[in-house]
Amino acid sequence: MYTSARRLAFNSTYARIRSFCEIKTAVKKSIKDEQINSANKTFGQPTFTTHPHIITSENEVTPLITKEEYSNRRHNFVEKLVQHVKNQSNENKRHLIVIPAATKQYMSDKIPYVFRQNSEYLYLTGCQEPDGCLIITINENLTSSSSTLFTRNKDPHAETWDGPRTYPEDAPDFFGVDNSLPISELENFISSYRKNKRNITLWYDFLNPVQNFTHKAVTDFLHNTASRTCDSPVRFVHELRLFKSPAEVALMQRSCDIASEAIADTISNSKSGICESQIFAKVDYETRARGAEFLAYPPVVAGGDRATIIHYINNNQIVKNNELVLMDAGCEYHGYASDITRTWPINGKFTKEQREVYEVVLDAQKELIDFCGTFPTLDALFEKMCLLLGKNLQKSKLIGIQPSDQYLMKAAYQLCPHHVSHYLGMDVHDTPLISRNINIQPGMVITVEPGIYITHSNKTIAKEYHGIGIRIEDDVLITENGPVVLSRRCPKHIEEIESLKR
Ligand SMILES: [Mn+2]
Repeated sequence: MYTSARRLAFNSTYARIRSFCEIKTAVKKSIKDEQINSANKTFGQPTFTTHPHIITSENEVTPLITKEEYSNRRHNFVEKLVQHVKNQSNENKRHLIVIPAATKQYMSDKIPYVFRQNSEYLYLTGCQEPDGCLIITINENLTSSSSTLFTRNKDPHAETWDGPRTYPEDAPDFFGVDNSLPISELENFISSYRKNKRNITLWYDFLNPVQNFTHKAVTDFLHNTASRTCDSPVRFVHELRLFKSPAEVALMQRSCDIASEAIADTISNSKSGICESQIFAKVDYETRARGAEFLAYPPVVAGGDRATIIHYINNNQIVKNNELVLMDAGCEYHGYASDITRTWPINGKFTKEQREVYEVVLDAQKELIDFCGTFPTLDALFEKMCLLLGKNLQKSKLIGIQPSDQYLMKAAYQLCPHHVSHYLGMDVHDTPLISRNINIQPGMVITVEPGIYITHSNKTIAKEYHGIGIRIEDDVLITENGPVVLSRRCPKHIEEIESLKR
């Protein structure tokens, strides 16, 4: 059998700084420990043995994502980085890539916030525990790489309070990485690269530190190493995350199904006089009750004219009869986000003005989804939105006849000051390092979310429309055969919405 300690011994660089005796002792001890402990290993996250209702096969590290898929992600990540390096220069350099886990954050003494893993780390490892680190090393010829996962040290006291951890001796087998070490060895590991005085590129997102321990080790290394450069590896991860695998599509479909059903229930449950906070509580409950971990972001629950405040999240006002509610809510399901917006009349019946504006937005939204079948850029989708909204507003006489498309688009942009789309995936605003100026392609998931917000200070639209804010947002998977609306279970047509409340 291939024990973790043997892997440790063969890890090229780290081994050099340890004496032969130390390694031999470590190997012997590890084999003995493994024989004793194999029956009662502990893990810091759900496994097939401990949580068969969540992890349904032995190969899955996280729900639906197998050890092989994680290993392929690391492989593809290294390929991308190596390709980039080859394009840049012929210089022989070694590469050290450092991807930290997020750390636990506290709101006050010993009171933690809900933990959310660093998406890059989660994507490349599947490890859900805080305060670890992934290091991938690539040799000078760019021909081989090795992954080492640093996990938290054993700490019986802390584990009594916070639950079990995954130990370094179990991590290679469980996560499929080449080696694993306790996080306390991270500094030694990184600084060992200083000692052999060769050129090295450190890949680390220095400007966005997510964990102090790793950041300090990297900072020390950079201060004390002459022949090195530092660059962020995050864009290579984003390039991979942009395209969803079949398992990821299945997870996103479920995330969208859960949010869609929860929002439909929330709509039918709401009534005049309700507080926005109750609507928030209902959608939160309904997503969790269906298996989501939590809402993917603080939802916008905006009654009446508060809907014209794009990022309204106070959610503390009473919704009066005849008012609309705009709710932008989505959930996170095993690490994948949904992001849906619906707008509905609290009493179940659109007024004439509300209906007119709603139809302007809905018609545009449906056309925009169809337009996704031509694989436009997200920026082109935005221009299309301005044009469609402008035309619809003109047709319904909400705005006057405009002299040209240019004017139409400008008039629409004043009523919808936000972009129409972003990428969606593990993060709500997914892969932000990817430009919105590239053509969308099969495997990507994007949002389509036009809106119209008519504030009281609007000078071009008649007074009876003031205070109306409407957005309709769906999540769309791009495929060869056209766009697939993942949030299709969430009603959006006027009759559907009105009938929900009958
Ligand atoms: Mn969105």
